[in-house]
Amino acid sequence: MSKKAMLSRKGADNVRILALSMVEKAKSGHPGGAMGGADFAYILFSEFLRYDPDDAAWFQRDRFFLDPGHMSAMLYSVLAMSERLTMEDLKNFRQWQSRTPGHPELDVLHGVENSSGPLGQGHAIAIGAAIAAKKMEAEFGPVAVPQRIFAFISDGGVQEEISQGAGRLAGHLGLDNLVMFYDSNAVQLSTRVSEVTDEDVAMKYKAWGWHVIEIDGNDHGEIRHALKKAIAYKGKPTLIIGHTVMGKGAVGPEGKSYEDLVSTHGQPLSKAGADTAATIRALGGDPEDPFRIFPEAQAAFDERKEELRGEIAAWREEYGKWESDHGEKAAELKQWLTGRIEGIEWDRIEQKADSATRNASAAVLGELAKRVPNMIVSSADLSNSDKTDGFLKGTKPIVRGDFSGKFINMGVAELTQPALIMGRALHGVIIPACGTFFAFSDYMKPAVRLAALMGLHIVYIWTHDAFRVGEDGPTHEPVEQEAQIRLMEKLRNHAGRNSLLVLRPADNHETTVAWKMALENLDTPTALILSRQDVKTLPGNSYEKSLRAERGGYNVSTVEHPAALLIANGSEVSTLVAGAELLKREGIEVNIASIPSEGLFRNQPKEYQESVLLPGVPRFGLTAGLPVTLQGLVPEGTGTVWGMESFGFSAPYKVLDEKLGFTPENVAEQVRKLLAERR
Ligand SMILES: Cc1ncc(C[n+]2csc(CCOP(=O)(O)OP(=O)(O)O)c2C)c(N)n1
Ligand SMILES: [Mg+2]
Repeated sequence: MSKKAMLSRKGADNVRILALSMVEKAKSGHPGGAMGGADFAYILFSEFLRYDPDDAAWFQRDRFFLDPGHMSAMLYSVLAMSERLTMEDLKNFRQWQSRTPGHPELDVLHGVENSSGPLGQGHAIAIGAAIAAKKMEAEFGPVAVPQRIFAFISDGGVQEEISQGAGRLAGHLGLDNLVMFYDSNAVQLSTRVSEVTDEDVAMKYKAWGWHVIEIDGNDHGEIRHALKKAIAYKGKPTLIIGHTVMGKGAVGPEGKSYEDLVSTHGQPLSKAGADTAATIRALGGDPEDPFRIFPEAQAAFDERKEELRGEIAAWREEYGKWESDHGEKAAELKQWLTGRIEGIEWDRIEQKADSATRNASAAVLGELAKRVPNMIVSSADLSNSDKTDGFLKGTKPIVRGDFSGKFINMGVAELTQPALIMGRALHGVIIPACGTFFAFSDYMKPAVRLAALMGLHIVYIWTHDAFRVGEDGPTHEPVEQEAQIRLMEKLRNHAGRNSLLVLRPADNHETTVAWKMALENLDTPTALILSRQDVKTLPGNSYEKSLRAERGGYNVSTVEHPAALLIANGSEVSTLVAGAELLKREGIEVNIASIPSEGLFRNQPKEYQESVLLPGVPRFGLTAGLPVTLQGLVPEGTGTVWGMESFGFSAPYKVLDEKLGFTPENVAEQVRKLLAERR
């Protein structure tokens, strides 16, 4: 073995010792995969990954996305070696408020680029970031040192269906700035891989247009060689399939091998029957004092840091020159990095009266396409229906070799799409939005949840928001989806905010305001739920009046002595308005409230909420979702809610409105009933 190979072997063994010791100390975790993947992680971090040792958030850093979050101990170990984490952090693995939670949670300042754990999403995240990096390069050219995106994936993620959508797209777009290392250890959580699949992963990725390299993933020479080839390869993303050994180095009593066993996937080695002390000793460590960085590893990382400092100083100089020569471009890049947008004259966006809110959204998107150079919108093969084509008309699709466009035709990929846009958001320069039908938000939920957990600035455009999809029938008609997704408004993120902002605007003007809110909300994802069918503009409404939606809910119309309060969001508000007209003819006067986001409304001061909700006045809620959608606003005893009790039906939507009671007449009827009961 060469000296270089011996030194890095020591370093990787050090990672194995740290990883297994963290799990042992925490009495829980996943040592086997981490020990097998240690060689790649060590070589990548100590020799290849480009980061600024003095500025963890340096925007041009290479990115490393871990997909199998259960291998967190491996990541934390190399992060400790690069001094992003401390030995204390490693000792606190999986403990309350430690920097080393069981599965990594986004923490850029300590080297964690993504929250991971739900297998497969990391594939799409990495690909999203690779697209963002390409976009930045396309826009700002050679000032950007070529940024590389690395991903670490495992058997579980390769099996998870999302890897197909992600892999297909990465190949199609020729993302040659992406290198994925597949830790192929033939073992997964409850079985050997051979018990569940016979697929030829290399052939699969080749079929998607990837460059595939197959190596011994524990061999440092092969890892280095593969990484060099992968980084230099042009025109295709690279998959390095590294055949590794689960629990590499683990030994049991009497020196028996504990390698290549399912039992070391998810429990401390000692629980699996291995001899932890003997394993640490065999790996060159001290079982009494395992939380140490070997001098060899320390030296390798120190040397790498010096090298990086040199490279980055040179880059900074180059960048400084570029900045002074390209004032405007440099200012633009700075702007991109803020995530904020400038120069939108929201009040001047032209909205056609009585239009479907998806069309109102298209009007806004048309303006955004003109004004926001770093916004990328995508659609899962529905751009002409979800009206993201309003954006596309002002730009062009991103295609292989040309990333100057701002639209991605995803193909049909409702889970891949929202996971992919997390990568665009995490990368930090792109404002991402994506569209599809609201009914298919069901396919997206796992990625919405992860984005909400990470607090990413993302916009979901969900159209065809209710049974008024009509003739396409119940498969395409959302009913329970709104109640489901609004649960995320009730769930707080770790910064204490509602984890998702959900807006279902009532008309064209409210839609403009909803978009403004979405783009100003940098702290959480925002969902826009939009109608397929035309919606009457609220009486006398305007952009300015709709700004009241920024409080989550507001009075659309008030009277001096309201007999009742009518509450809805989305297109049902206009049905309430028409119902109120009928009631007025009978001398019954009511207030009407539009509450596009109950979650946001509930964050307002109590007096404000009461100025809308009018305690003591009977309430009537109308929702095209399940009644529970509005029952937070119309609790038992305060009034009634008219909503859907079943799946939708196939018929023209106006027929459905009649059959299902979503008419002004029924509103009037139900309010009369409510008032009669109260008398
Ligand atoms: C979406 C999802 N499903 C299930 C799990 C639970 N789980 C964690 S690891 C794993 C499989 C592990 O296999 P592999 O990815 O090969 O990791 P290794 O066992 O080699 O460490 C499973 C099913 C998960 N984390 N995410
Ligand atoms: Mg495995």
